[in-house]
Amino acid sequence: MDQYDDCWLRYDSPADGDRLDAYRRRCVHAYVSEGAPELAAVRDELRRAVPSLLGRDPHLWQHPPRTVDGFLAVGTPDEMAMVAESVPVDEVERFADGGYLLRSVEWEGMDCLVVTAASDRGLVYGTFHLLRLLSTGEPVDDLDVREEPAYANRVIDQWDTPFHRSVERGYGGESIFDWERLPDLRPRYEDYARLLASVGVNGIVLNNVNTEKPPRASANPAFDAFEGWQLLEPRRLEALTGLAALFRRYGIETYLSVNFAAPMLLGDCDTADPLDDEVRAWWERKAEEVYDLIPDFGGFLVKADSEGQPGPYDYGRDHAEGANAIAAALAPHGGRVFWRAFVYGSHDDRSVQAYETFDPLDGAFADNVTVQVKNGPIDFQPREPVSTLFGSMPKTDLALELQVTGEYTGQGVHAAYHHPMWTEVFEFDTHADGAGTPVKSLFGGDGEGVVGVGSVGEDRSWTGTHLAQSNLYAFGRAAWDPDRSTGTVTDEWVRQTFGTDGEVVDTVAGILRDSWAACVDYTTGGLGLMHMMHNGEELLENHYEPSPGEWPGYHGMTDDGVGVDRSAYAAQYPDPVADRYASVDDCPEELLLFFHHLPWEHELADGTTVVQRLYDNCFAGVEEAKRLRERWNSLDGRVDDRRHRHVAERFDEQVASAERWRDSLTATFYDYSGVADERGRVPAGDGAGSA
Ligand code: GCV
Repeated sequence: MDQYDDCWLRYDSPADGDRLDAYRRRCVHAYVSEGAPELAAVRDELRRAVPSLLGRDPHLWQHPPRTVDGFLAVGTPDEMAMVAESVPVDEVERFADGGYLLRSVEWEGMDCLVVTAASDRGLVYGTFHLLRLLSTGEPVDDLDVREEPAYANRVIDQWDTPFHRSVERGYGGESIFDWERLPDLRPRYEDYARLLASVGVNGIVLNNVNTEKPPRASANPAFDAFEGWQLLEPRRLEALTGLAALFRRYGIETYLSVNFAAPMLLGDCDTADPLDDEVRAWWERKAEEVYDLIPDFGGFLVKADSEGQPGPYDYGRDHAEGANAIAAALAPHGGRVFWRAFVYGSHDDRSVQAYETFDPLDGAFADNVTVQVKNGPIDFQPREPVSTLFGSMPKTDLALELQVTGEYTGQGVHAAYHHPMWTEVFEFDTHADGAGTPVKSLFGGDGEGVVGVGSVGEDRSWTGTHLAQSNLYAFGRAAWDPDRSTGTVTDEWVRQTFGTDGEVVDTVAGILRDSWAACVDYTTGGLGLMHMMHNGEELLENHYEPSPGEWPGYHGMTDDGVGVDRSAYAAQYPDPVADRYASVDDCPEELLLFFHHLPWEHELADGTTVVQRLYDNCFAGVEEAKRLRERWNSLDGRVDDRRHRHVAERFDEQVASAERWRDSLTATFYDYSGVADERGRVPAGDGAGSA
């Protein structure tokens, strides 16, 4: 790659000494099975990685080499007798799709390494696992690694807007997909597929869930781009086949976001009523057309009855009726509908909406429908409680939707690592089936999984800032295994991205580990306030700058107090979670003002008042951001200049932005409360955001 970064697939930290000898003995010669497109991807990856990691060109064999000291074998036991002789075949055949085994073996007197799996996709993952070990200097002499994905569907949702190439909430430049030039393929597509496959992603939704122009007056030309429904036109579908084949090489299935009203927009139906025969027939014909072109097509993603998108409510139907009509068309082809639970309704406080809409429909969705639920009830805020839908719909396939892109966490500028936040979500005990029912245990079925809202764009760094690449990496790793600790995932990413120098690894990993908590503090005050940011008139706009007076319904600031009484939302959880959140005393402090409207001078457990804690947290967040910057600056000369300077500039902007947030929030808290900061840091009376 030259115009853009390799991210964590740099392969530029070769081992030395005995370790290098051991790598060379087992990996320079590679016997890779033939046939499936995934195996061609494996061979290409070895050709990319081996020269720089081992200082030798790889020798690729079509049969087991006999005149060498050792070799790498990549193939299924079915296809390669040598592999079948070296591994527990029954066990490998029972692996979940994508599972793989890496094993060091002696075969006919040679030191060999076997990468095997039951599926070709698993061979791709196993190869990337091995290359990760070689990149991070791990031993390979005595490997016996068995890996299976925790979740069947590990999908990235692009919010790329076709034709105009903008990316909604994308901060890494315009869409990497040059829609108008498809079916022409760019090298960057393959590099993206490699990045995704290297962390186990097995599905990609190519286009934005907003497929239709929202009904808002706007002068913003980007609004004209929302006609993503056009991707279902025959000529557009034909143009996608090459891209789908490219992703297929890496075990990634292609999906499309579709507009609920497509039968009217594209067909000649005069309704999109999901119970109308012609509408259902239209979806059936469209599904046949899609599968004729893309036989392994994954399915459709639908955002309905939300932010101007059409949906079943337009026809007096419920969301199960809406989803099932489209699912019926996909079912004969093995396709799936991912149906988003992010709906709007009549409530002023939308936290209660998703549960009210979907919980009564548990059991009503077709087998090939997955209800896709954002991690929290509001909208990817820096910190939210976990959605009440997790655990409430045992008869429905669910997917957890996480935001990889940093819409509310400093976008393409701030260091804000999401893995710790996601771990909090995965580990949250819903008590849905008694104590010990964490979120991570609730979507392990074949139709379930984890979805990430994508973050990449044309930018050289892909994600706006180099450090944000870590969120894409962490998403894949967490969707594969939610039990892998933040420390482990971060360490892996840093070693592959910035090399194995211990000081660099510890410093960057430490920055990432502490970054989310700092961001929560300076953007929210750390007690669970929602929507403290500027929204702007334009849909594509903002969420970067503070504007704490703008969303009174979400944060509940009044002269009397702060926070929102969300007892109705708390009651949607089973006990004892409901009780804990409903009680001011028991509610965890970091979510206190999400659930409760409290007097500004309400005393917290340690005697500090609410308003003082908000001040303190805002200041602490900025101090932490400054420390993060210092830690990064200390790496000057240890990280290559280009990336060091780039991130250093981002840190300068992060600190300046954190100070703006702190000043805006604390001034607003002062304006509403009239309570001075006891440490004298908040100037009286110049609040920017009071209502
Ligand atoms: C794709 C929020 C974002 C929107 C996004 C929406 C969604 O409202 O700000 O940009 O639209 O969530 O998840 O559908």
